[in-house]
Amino acid sequence: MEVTELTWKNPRAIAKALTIVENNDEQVTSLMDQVYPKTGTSHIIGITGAPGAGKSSLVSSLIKQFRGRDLKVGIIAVDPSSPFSGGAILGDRVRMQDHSLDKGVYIRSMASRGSLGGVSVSTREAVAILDASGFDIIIIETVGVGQSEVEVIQIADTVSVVLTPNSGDSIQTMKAGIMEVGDIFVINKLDLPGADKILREIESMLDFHYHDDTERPEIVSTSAVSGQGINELANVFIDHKNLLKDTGRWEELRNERAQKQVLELIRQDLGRKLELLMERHQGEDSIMEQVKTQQISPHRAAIKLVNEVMGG
Ligand SMILES: Nc1nc2c(ncn2[C@@H]2O[C@H](COP(=O)(O)OP(=O)(O)O)[C@@H](O)[C@H]2O)c(=O)[nH]1
Ligand SMILES: [Mg+2]
Repeated sequence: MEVTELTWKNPRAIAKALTIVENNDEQVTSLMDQVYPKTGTSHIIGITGAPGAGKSSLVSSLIKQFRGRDLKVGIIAVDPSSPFSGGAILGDRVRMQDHSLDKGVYIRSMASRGSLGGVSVSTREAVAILDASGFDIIIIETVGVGQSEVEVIQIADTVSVVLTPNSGDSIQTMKAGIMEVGDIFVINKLDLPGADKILREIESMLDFHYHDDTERPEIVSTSAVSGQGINELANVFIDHKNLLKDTGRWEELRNERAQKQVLELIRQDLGRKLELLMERHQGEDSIMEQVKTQQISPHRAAIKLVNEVMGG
């Protein structure tokens, strides 16, 4: 497809490009050849937290906030557990708000088929497509429960972790390593009892971990149902973007992510080649047969096979 069609004004072209990415179609590389030079300007926001924390509700309130400031917003909902939940619900919610005719909002839910690394690879590509299409802000919504989600959320410039009163999920998310990557902690469901308690828990955790004020994550209390704190949350996101730009971290993050992406893609490619290689070397007189009959060691076999695949 022609990348000149890729603009927020053309949701059909965006959908087509995202489908190429989602299916890991052979056109992905030539698509990315065209997309990548146009990326780098969107502010990528990650929203993570336990199921039911209110992520989708927050996203839909944030869309309103950002649209009110004339910022175009793209949303990618990644749901590793189910291809049908999260994203679809978010889509419905937003449609209820009647953003459906607004081309300044684009929502796509991504099923996370395939391997662990596969989710972050395709999410990164989806982000690149929305970035190249001219969205000012890209929100990635993901459930914060495992290692693959930590990988996905690290695609974001600004990572926010959503916690709720009395949910007991704070400890759980801490274990998953999500707490360490949080730039902003959102205490949602402020309207429910127990919000103060979780606020104190987070405060004391941050007191313990951060002595330098400039790196200390912000805490924002919200209620996605009443709209309380949403304006402040939008401000805190934008302040964080400005901080990244002022400190040069913005460019650093883009470079770090590109380096990591190359490595991940090499891993994918070599993984496929290795599987083929192993298949080729089975059977009579093969290297793997020689290992089986103890004529050569696994170590020698590995060196021979690596040399074959790497041309070394
Ligand atoms: N009381 C209250 N309920 C909320 C709030 N935000 C979301 N919810 C409700 O919590 C449930 C889960 O919300 P959802 O946005 O789907 O959570 P997600 O799984 O994190 O995306 C829904 O029933 C929401 O209406 C809030 O601030 N206060
Ligand atoms: Mg959701």
